[in-house]
Amino acid sequence: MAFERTYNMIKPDGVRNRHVGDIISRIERVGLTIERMELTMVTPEQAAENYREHEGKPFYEGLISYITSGPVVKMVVSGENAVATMRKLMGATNCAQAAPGTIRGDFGLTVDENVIHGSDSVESAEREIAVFFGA
Ligand code: DAT
Ligand code: MG
Repeated sequence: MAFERTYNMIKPDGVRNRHVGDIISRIERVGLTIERMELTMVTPEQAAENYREHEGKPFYEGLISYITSGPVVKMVVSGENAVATMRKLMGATNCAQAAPGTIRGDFGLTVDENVIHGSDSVESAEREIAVFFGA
């Protein structure tokens, strides 16, 4: 166990479908802390930086246009094991495979619009926090 910070983002479909309150409540219920939070648009530059590992893949252009299609809620979440705990709350990448009771399992149907982003490691988290909130 270790105290960690992670970067999370309720994606445009999650905001549009009014799941912000429910998602925030799940984060608080498990005992994690929301340190920073803002409703805002993702810029094309931030989208490209966040998803640079997927550049060139068939779904890349769709991913960038989806993430920039409407307001998101970006967050810094902290606590013991924050990275893995948020990944557990989120569920599998493809909502179709995500277990019931997870955010993606409960609020999404496809991999194209999968409700929430969460960092996959402490290193990615620090990089993503800098991309979205500045150094
Ligand atoms: P995660 O968001 O669970 O960390 P990832 O980092 O592998 O998953 O991919 C980033 C996002 O890219 C993911 O949330 C949705 C999209 N994506 C991944 N694989 C995809 C695919 N095969 N088809 C469409 N979108 C995909
Ligand atoms: Mg990822």
